[in-house]
Amino acid sequence: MSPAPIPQTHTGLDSPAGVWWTPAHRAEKLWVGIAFAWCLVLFAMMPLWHLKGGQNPSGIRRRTDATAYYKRTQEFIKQYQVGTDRGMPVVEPPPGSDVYLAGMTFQWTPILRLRQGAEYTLHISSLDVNHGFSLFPVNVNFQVVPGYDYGLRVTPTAAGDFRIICNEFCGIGHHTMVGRVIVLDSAGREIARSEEAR
Ligand SMILES: [Cu+2]
Repeated sequence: MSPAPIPQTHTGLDSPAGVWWTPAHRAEKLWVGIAFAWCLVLFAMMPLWHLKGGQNPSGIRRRTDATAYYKRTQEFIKQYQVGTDRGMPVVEPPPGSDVYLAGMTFQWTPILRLRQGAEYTLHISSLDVNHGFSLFPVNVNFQVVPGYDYGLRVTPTAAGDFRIICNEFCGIGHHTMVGRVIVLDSAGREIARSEEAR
């Protein structure tokens, strides 16, 4: 009587002998090919968007710090303040001027009153952590990183009462971080909210 054969064990360190895999199906190769081609398209779009997409910040960008930027914003408020809304200063700078907006946990200060069709250099910076400047209901989105003063050249194209929403999670009060931009029409008239809805 011969002894029972010892079953072959696999350690996982040695590859099994022969062709042990199922060759890729035609459809699988096709999908891998499509996915790879799409990766190349997206890869090519990165530099294309940078050069042609118009998504780079317009205007200037320079280093700053929270103290200096806060001081500059306060000077700006003192210079052009026209009122307050629930304790928040309302500021109406002349067309063509440099406008300062500061983001901090959990507010945007001050409230801006701008004129439709006038050009401004809108400076935005954060006094603490990353914030996102999102102008509602317009499709404007801008990442606000502390330590940088972004001077965006902007021309409001529509009159109305807009909200600035923070779209970068910044802490427990993130959802309450709402600012306000009032755009007066080209005659300097404030559009009432009921009129705007029409
Ligand atoms: Cu936030």
